[in-house]
Amino acid sequence: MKMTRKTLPLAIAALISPMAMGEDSTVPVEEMVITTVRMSEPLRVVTDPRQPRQPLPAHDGADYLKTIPGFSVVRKGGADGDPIFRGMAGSRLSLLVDGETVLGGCGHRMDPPTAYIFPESFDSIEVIKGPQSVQHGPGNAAGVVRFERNRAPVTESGWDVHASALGASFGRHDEVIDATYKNPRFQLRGTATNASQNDYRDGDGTRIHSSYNRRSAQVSAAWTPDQDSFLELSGGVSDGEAAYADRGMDGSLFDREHLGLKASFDNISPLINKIDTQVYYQYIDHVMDNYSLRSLPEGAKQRAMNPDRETLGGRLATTLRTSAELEWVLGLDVQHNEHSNRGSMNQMMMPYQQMTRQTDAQFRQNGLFAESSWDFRPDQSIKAGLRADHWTARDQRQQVALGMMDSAPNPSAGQSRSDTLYSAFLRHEMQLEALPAMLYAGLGHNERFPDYWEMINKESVDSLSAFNIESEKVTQLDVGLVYSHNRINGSFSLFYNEINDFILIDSTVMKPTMGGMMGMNMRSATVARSIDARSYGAEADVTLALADNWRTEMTLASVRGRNKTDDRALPQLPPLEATVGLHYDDRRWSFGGMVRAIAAQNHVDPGRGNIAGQDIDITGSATVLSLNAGWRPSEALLFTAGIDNALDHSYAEHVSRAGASIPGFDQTQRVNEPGRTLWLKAQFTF
Ligand SMILES: [Cu+2]
Repeated sequence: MKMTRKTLPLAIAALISPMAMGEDSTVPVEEMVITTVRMSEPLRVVTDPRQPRQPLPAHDGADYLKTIPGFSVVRKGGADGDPIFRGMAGSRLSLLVDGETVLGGCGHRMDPPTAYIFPESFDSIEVIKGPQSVQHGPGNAAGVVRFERNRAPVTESGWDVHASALGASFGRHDEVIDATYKNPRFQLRGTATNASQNDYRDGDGTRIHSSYNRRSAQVSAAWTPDQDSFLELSGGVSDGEAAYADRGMDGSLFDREHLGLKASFDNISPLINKIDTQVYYQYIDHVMDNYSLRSLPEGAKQRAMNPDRETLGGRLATTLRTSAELEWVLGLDVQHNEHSNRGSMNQMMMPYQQMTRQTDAQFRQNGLFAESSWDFRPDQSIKAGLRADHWTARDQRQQVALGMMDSAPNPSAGQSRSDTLYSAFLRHEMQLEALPAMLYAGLGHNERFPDYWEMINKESVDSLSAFNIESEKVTQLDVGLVYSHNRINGSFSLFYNEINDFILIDSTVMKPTMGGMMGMNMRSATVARSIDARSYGAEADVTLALADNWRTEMTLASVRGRNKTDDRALPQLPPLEATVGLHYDDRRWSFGGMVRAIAAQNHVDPGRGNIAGQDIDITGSATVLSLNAGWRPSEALLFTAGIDNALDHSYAEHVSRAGASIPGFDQTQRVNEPGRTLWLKAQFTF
């Protein structure tokens, strides 16, 4: 590729042009330890969850996303953090597991969807940034994350086995086995994982109430009656327990059972390229209590809560090719879920197991979507989509809980509400002629139905129920570029949005207690409240191949936002952060180091935030150094090791939850991150 002078519109081009002289083939960099995931095409980030990554993630899905610029995780303990993308948490970030919607059961958000995801049992994690897709379910305002398993056609019979074992500081050990027997007709796959960790210590040596253990097992059987048909039945169970440093209870049961059936048919006619269908069922049973994983304060009673959720869903999509340049995906998806509660304030006297479950809410969503991709010129394409969702929710609570002890009649008891919501996007992608770069610009609109945690689990400003809170509408501009050439790979993405009826969770509201006179007995209430907001930010990644197996990697992520209604900072936005890494990799040996620098966050709004957490205070800056090494003695074997937070720095992420007072533990302001963590991982693939 020749460089011409007339097209250097981007500052970055001037910087990189001396290196862009060689052949156009991109050298694939297969890191042994992933510290950064690059954006490889416009708004799309894909990563292999089996590759070791640093910092060492917890067993669950949230921590795996941390290596993608723009993601942060709300820490509550050792695991089960809530993922945030560009400062947007909860149902603003859609999470799909093999195409299935996973919704946790815990009204207090102990179990975000990622708590039930065991990433090493998947083949890929894909992130689509922004409201720039409509075919992966509703509500992906900030983006969508898809944990997927491969379904490549099988040509030879045989076994695929992946096994790994990990040992780390704080008594951490993980074991994974994933085995597939396949032939061109049948595939049988079984996966089992086990992960556990004791309480970790932060950089100051303070013990954090954070131990956990988790187990999962999954089997799937696939049948390929002919080259173009595929049928798969899959099912799985998982279970576990986890200590929480940010609250008065721990999770003593995280039970998930799921069953799914998928069918796909390819090359049906010259017009119909493909039909994909799936149906699924899942059941989540969760228990939190104050006695299983911690000692009870003197005189306190054993309390337990046992929510559950049942979800049924399905999807049908067909891919049409109306010409060589124009492809359509048309389809529908449906989902129905029902949540119930039961609990005991005195487990010794009245065990929750003997109480009847009370359904408190039902949700139903039916969606229709159409997405198209038109390569109208060899170097340019237009992608567009439109979807409509019909939502129905029913409030079945008779009573609303006011704190631990008090309750009052639910003002919206028995009510139903319905909404039809629309989402759309339009994006232009252009391959530049003079540079090996792709530019994109997209405009997206997404309307999000309020979720269980916003409607059912919160009050509103003037009522004990937020059941009738408005749907949230975001309109966002996404622009950026992806650059890929011999020695340099990189991407830059920018976004700006306006959000109408942003659902703010505000815990600074004072209300009179029931029966108390106004102003006499006040209680603090957590309400869901609609505001207008805006946010904007950027992510960047650059990998520069240096001479002789050396490379350097840099990333940057920043987001800012404003609560326009109250003229305050939009809360729960992570501060500016950057990473710089230097790595050696000769495909047999690798070693590297990475510095992560987190700026101070002074734009805060204490007491306000989202369903995952609220701002506490301003947060100081932090710098964390991590080191790693790898050895690949053969194709099948890989050993990796690392020291995370090598300088044993004591710090907390800005979006962390506040530390709670727990008997036997020192209370910290936030839930601090782990101190120096050594880990060693062995994996075997054949
Ligand atoms: Cu819970």
